Order: sequence, then C-alpha cells, then structure tokens
Amino acid sequence: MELDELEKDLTEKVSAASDEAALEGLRVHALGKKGVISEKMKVLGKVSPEERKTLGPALNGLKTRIGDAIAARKIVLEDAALEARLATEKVDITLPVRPVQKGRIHPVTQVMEEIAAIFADMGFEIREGPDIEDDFHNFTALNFPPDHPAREMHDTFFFNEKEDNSRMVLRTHTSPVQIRTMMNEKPPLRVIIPGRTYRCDSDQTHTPMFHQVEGLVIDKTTHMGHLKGTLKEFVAAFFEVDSVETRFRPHFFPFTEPSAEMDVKYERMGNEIRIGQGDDWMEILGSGMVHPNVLRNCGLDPDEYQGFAFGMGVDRLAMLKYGIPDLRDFFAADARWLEHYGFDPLDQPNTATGLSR
Ligand code: 2U9
Repeated sequence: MELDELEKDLTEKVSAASDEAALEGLRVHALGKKGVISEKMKVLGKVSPEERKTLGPALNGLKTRIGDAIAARKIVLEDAALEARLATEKVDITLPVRPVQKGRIHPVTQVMEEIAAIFADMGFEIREGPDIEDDFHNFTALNFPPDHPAREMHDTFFFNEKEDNSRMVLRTHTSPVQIRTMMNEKPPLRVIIPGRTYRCDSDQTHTPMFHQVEGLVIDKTTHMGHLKGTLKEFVAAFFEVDSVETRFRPHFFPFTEPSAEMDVKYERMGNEIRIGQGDDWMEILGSGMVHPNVLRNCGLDPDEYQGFAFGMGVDRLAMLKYGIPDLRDFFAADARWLEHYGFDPLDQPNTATGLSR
C-alpha cells in the first residue's frame, strides 16, 4: 500500500516536471544513491525471507516503471525544447531581401578581375609577389643596365640603405614576379601578374601608386605569332566587341627583344570613345619576346626556351572602358563617385555571361 502511494506520487511528479533540470532533480530524488527507492532497497536485507519474496519484485518493478517514466518524460521535454528553439529561429524565406546599403567594387578591382577572367579562359594562371623588392628582381635580372634612368632616385621610390649599402625599392612594375616565377617553376609557363606598382610621378595622368597586369608565356616554340594572337583576342574580349583592328609598332624595353607596342583603332563620338573601329590609333599595351639575357638570368637556356611577355596599365584601361574622366578620382575615396562608377559585388566578371553589367 505504501509502495502504491509512493509510485502514484512519483508518477504525478514526473508528469508535472516542466523542464529537464526539474526532471533530473526528480530522478536523483527517486533513484539516486540516497533516493527514496534506493533507501527502500537497502532494507531488503533486513526483512524476513518471506517478506523479501514479495517486497523484492515489488521494489524492482517500481524502480523500472519510474525509470521508464522519467526516460519517456525526458524525450517529451527535449522535443518541446527543440520545437521552441526552432520557432524562435524561424526565417521566412519568401520575404524579399531588405534593401541594405551594399558596398561597390572599385573600377580598378573590376578591371583586374575582368582581365583575369579572360586570361583564365586561355589557360593562364595568376601569380603574385611582394610590393617591396630588391634591386636584382626589379632591375638587374630584367636586363636594366647599371646606369639606366629608371634606376634614378627621381623615378623610383628607394628605401634607406642597408648595412651592405643595398637599397630595397617599391617595385616599379610587376615584372619581378615573372622573374621569381621563372626562377622557381619549370616551363611551360602561362601566367598573369596583377598588382600595385609605384613610381615617383604625380600629375593629371600619373599617380605615385598605380596598377598593372603583366603576362608571361614560356615554352620551347612560343613565337611572336602567339603573342599577337593572344593579345588581339584579349582586347576584343576586354572591350566586349566582335573585332578590334590592331597594329604592332616597334618599341624598346630592356627586358624584351623584339619589343612592340599594340595600338587599337578607335573613334570619338562626342565625349564617348569607341574602341575597335575608327580613324585613329591608340596605344593600349606593351609587349615583346623575352630577352635571352633575362632567360639566362633566371637559369633558363635561351637555346631551349623562348617566350613572350606583355604589360598594361589597369587604371588607364578602366578609364577608357568605363568613360572615367579623371584619374585622381580613383584614389579620392569619395563614396558618391564609387556609387556611380563602382560595380555590384554580386556580379562576378566571367566571359560566359558577360564581363560587365
Ligand atoms: C619579364 C620579361 C618581360 C613585361 C612587359 C611591357 C612590355 C609594357 C607597360 C605597359 C603600361 C607598363 O603600366 S605600364 O606603364 N609595360 O609595355 N611590359 S613587356 O615584360 C617582361 C616582364 C618580365 C621577366
């Protein structure tokens, strides 16, 4: 009789337990080492064998039923807690996205990504390197003679002299990255190098920091025809036109021989410039076959390997393609300018669905 009442009391309390902590307290109260059922078990040894025969199974039954009731209640409480949490975390995915103030992609970043997308389609990989360079990678390995004007103080940003009298520089072009690539990797190579470059120059058309993308192809039979084909395909893709009339004009760079600048035909319609056709020529990039001295400086045998390289100014290409009149606005950090000339961060440039929208 006493056990029946205990079971009724415990069962009611289990059903009434409102959370997992209360249920755990109840479990300890009933089944813990000093719990009410455990205490009753302890007297089993002291009762007569006759009484033990009925009390033993009765107590064991009680213990099992209360244990089961607690386990069942635990599942109910856990489910309820999960339901409550899911209800607070519910998101209505049919709601339109709230109009949030989004950032814009800077035209220089956009153009770098467009150029990378075009060359990636042609099988080029991207390489990057440090902005602070030593004299070897920025000048000597690129076949600049010791007295070349680019090595002068007024063209290049030099750091203070080190103990060994050498001076680090802010790279004046991204070309040192090609040097590092040729020294560290085995041909065939097909790479483009986007990055920041620095020269002591500041006027309407020059800023002391500017952006370049350079490219390099090295293999056993790479020739000037590959250079022309690659660059012609590149400009048509970049300006998003079916064809562009181009011409290659002889030029001089210490690191390429022969060297050529590439011009494109264009026409002016009021304030707008149309690239592709027209009566005028505009210089768009520089290029050439990598000089044998440069190959040798990087440990490559010019009788076995040859290749072409090219370089372009990203800031100017961005101004041309997107009709941006003043270079200095690029670095003025004017939010209204960026709102107008910037690009949607969710539109990734790619040649399949369009470079720019
Ligand atoms: C190595 C070998 C050859 C990179 C080249 C040019 C031509 C070039 C200018 C374009 C506009 C710089 O930003 S700009 O003023 N660059 O005309 N660059 S060929 O040739 C290399 C580079 C690295 C090892």
